[in-house]
Amino acid sequence: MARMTGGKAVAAALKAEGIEHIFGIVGTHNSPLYDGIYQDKSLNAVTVRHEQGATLMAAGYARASGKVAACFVVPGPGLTNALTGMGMAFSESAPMLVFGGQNALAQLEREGGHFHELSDSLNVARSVCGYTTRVSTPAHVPAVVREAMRLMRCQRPRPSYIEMPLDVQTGEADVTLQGSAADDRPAGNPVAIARAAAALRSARRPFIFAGGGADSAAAAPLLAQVAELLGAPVVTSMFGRGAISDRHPLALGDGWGRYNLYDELLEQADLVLVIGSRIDVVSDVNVGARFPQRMVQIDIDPLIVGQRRAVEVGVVGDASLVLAALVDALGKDEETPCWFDVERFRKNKRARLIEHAVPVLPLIESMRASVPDDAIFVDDLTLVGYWMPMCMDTYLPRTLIHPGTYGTLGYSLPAAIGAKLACPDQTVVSISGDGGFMFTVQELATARALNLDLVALVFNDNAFGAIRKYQDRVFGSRHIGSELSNPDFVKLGEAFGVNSVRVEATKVGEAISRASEKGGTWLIEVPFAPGGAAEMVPWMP
Ligand SMILES: Cc1ncc(C[n+]2csc(CCOP(=O)(O)OP(=O)(O)O)c2C)c(N)n1
Ligand SMILES: [Mg+2]
Repeated sequence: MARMTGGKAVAAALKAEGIEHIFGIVGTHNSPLYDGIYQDKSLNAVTVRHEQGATLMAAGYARASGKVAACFVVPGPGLTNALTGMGMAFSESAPMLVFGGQNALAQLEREGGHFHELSDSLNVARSVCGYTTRVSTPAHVPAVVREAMRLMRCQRPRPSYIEMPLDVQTGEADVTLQGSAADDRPAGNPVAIARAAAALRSARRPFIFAGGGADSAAAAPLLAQVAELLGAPVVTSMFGRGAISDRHPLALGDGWGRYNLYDELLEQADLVLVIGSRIDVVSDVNVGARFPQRMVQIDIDPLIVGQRRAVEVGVVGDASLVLAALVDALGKDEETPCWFDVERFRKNKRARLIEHAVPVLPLIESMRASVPDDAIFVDDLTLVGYWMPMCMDTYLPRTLIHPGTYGTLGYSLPAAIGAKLACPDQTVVSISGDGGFMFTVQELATARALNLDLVALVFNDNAFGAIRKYQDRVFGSRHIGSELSNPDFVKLGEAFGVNSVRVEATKVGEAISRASEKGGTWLIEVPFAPGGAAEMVPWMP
C-alpha cells in the first residue's frame, strides 16, 4: 500500500498492465493524469491534434497487435471528439482504455455552468463502450483498471471509459497496487465442443467462414489445421483477412460475393463453421443469407451465437482456445481431401476481377508487390479501400486493417499511426481518398513529430467519389454535395514537413518501395478518377 494521488495511481495501474502508449490532448481537466506519468519513461504520451485521432490511433494499435493503448481526454468536447474513434473500435471489437477528466465530484450534481460540462457523460460514453465507470477515490483506481483490462481480455474486446473527477485525480489516498489482470479467456464448454466436432465430422461438404475473431497470431495456425483436418475451404469476412494466408491451398479469400463468385460453394456446401464473426450486414448480404441450414458457430460473445441465424451447435469461447480443443475433439490425425475445386474457383475469381475491378486490380497488385509479406495496409472508406479485402492478397494475421462498420471517414491515417507504433518493424501503408484524408489530415503533424516511417496514400478524384457514383446510379447523375475543391496535397504535406510527391496510378508500387527505402513519413498523392459507375463499390446494393 502506498499514499498517492489519483493521477499517480492511474500511472501505476497502467504500468502494472504493461500499457506503453497514451494518446491524448492535455487540458486543465486531465493535467493531473499527465502529471502522474511525467516521470515515467515507460509510459509514452503521444500528443495528437484532435481527440478523434487519439481513439483512432488506439484502435489501429489494437487491430495491428491485439494490445491495449490508453487515451487521456478532457471531458465535454474531449469526450465527444473521442467518441467517433471509440465507435469505430466498438464496431470492430478493438480494446482501448479511455480516461476522461471530469469536474470535481461535488460539481456534478446539477448543471452549474462548469467548464466542459456535459450532462450524463457516462451514458454518452456507454453507447460505444463495453465498460464505463466513474472513479470516486484514488484507492479504487487499481481495481477499476484491472476490471476494465480483464473484461477487454476475457470478453469481446471493446473500449472502456473511466472517468476521473478532478478532485479524484489530485486527491490522495492509500492505494494498493494490483498485478495484471489474469488472462482467463473462456475456452468453450467441452460438451458443446464435442457436439461441434460430431456435427463437423458428419458433414460431407463443410466450409469455414472466419471473421475478425479468428484474425490473430494464436488463432490463425489452428484455423488452418481445422480446415485441413476437415478438408474445408475457408472464406473470410473483410475483418478476417489474414486469418488464413492466401497462399494456403484452402483459402478462398474475402467473401464479398458479387459476380456470383460463391454461388457454387454455397449451393453445394452442407455445413458452415463460423468462427469469430457476427456475420455483419455486408457478409450477410453477400454470403450469410445463403449459408447452409447446418451451422456451427464459435464466438467469444454469447449474444452473437445464433443471432443472425439459428445454429445447430454454438460454442462460446475464445477462437484460439476453442479451435485448439476442437482439433483434439475431431479425433482425426490426417488431412481430409477438399471436396471443393479451389483452383478452379481462384481462376474464375481472378477472371471476374479482371473483368470488373480494372483499374483497381493492377494498382492493388502493384502495392502488394512493393512491400514485404508482413506489411500492414490500413484502409479508409475510399474506392481503392473498398476493393482491398477482395483484391489484396494477405498472408499474415492483422495485416489488412479495414475500417469497422461504424464507418467513419478519416480512419486510415490515425489508425495507421497506431499500427506503426504497435509494429515498428513492419511497413505500414495508409490508404485514403481525398475526402476522407481531410477529416484527420492534422495527424500528419503527429506522424512527423514521432518521426514515423509511414506511407500515406491519398487517391484524389476531387470528390466524395463513392457517393458521386451512388448518385450516378440511384439519382440519375444528379450530383449534389459530392464535388470537392481540394488543397494542393503535395504543398500541404510539405507544410507539415513530410516527404510529399504526386505519382500516377501506374507508379504507386514503385513510389511505395522508394518511400519505404528512404524512410520517414510520406504523403503520396495519386490522381485517380476511374470511370464506370456502380462497379467501383463492390458491396453497394
Ligand atoms: C463521418 C462520415 N461522414 C460521411 C460519410 C459518407 N461517405 C461515405 S464514403 C464518402 C466519400 C468518400 O470520399 P473520398 O474519401 O474522397 O473517397 P472516394 O469515394 O472519392 O474514393 C462519404 C462522404 C462517412 N462515411 N463518414
Ligand atoms: Mg475522393
